[in-house]
Amino acid sequence: MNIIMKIWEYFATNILQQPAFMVGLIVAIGYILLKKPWYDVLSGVIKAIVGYLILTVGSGGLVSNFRPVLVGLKDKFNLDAMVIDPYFGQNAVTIGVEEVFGKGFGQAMVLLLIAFIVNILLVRFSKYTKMRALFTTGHVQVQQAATAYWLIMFACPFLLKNNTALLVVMAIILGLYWAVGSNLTIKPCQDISDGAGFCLAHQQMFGIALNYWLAEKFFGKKKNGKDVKKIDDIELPGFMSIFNENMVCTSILMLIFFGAILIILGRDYLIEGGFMKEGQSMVFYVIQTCLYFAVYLAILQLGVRTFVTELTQSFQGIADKLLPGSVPGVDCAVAFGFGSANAVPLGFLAGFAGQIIAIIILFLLKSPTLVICGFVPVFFDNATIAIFANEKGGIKAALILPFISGLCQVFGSAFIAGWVGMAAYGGYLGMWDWAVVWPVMTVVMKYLSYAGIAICAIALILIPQLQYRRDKKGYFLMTEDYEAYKKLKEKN
Ligand code: ASC
Repeated sequence: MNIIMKIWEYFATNILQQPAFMVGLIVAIGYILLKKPWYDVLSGVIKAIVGYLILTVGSGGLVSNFRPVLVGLKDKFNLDAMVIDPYFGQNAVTIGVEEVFGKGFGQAMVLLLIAFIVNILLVRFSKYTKMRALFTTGHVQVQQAATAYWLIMFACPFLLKNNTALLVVMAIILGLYWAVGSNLTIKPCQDISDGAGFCLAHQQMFGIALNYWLAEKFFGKKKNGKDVKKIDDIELPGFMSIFNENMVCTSILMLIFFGAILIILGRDYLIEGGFMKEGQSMVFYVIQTCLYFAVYLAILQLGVRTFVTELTQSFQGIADKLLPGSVPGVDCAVAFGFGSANAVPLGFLAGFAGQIIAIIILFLLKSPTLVICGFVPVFFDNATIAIFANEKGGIKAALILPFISGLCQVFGSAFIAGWVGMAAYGGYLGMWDWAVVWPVMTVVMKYLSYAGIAICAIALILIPQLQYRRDKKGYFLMTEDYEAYKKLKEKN
């Protein structure tokens, strides 16, 4: 048993939780199943790993460069607030879970393994479950396993005595959430990428599906048959036309936005915090820091281009032989390589506006839990939602829906983190699904106990069944043969 645990630990830390190597492993398995020559396997694996590492440099750079700027506001104004950000959330669980529930963090990682197996099994039996998506983003799974661990222990204290039952319940709910949530993003992803064959396995999957639907319903094709105005359709006049170029648009918007925050933080704070050197020019420091936003976005998109084709091509082998009709679920940043590039900064700013307004409202209402924006939710969630909203509902949807999402992220997180006691440990995950979907599930489980657990599980199981029922012919065709799927839709 010991040796199996050791092997598992090694696998979990080095591969499962490191998306680059996880994707590399999947590409290797896929190409081997497709019986490719060894050198094609090797080259595919290298491109997949390098591509994913490039993506990580981009997203990691954005996070490490801009998170301290946002969190700095909290220090500067001495706010006693919790930060909504996946890493702060994970940290809160690590330091608090033993104290609150008397159970160690290590079990959250066991939960991760079992929930992942549940995800694989659900997809393996897609014929019955209608779930087609496999989670591959391990760092996100760690954060989610940690948060789900806390939320479910809080909601179901009657399970605390029986460890096995606790883990089984948690793994079923979390594994279902992974399989059902990523499955919900398949159609939106196929639409924006013209059938590239991936979906998203991240923290706003229900958010994407809902906002995609809302965008079509409320902002979609006009009654007079006219198409909506998407971001890329807008020809800006005169000097404004420079905003059509993504790099320029991002740079200018970020210069205004983060420039203002850096100035509010002030020279002394930035030097004290080690951001700026003594004697450095503030003007050029601000310019350089803000332009790095465009730099990291460009890196991120290069990474996406490098690994997505390898992953989706090789996954054919897995979809043919091991998990029929399935697609890989990847990081939300992959969406930035498709759709309108300018949706990214616009969605971010709209979401930020929503978050700030929500924070001010919390403040005015003297909420016991105050929130400070974390970079990851405000940027990655809202930019992603904007890309999908723009696809169906154009620029209006790409601004209004992320704005509303910003409100949801703050209000939802303040409510749940205050209620379950995570706020006291400084952070909460804060992404859309964890500010909306999980709070609802937690309430249902808390108040209805066993019946609540059953209701959550059944509701999740029903979602793909309903999706399938709405489009029996196209449902699996969409992932198996996208061209044929498009023809089918044209015919209808
Ligand atoms: C997250 C998280 C990150 C980012 C990244 C976006 O939820 O933990 O590091 O989003 O995955 O590319």
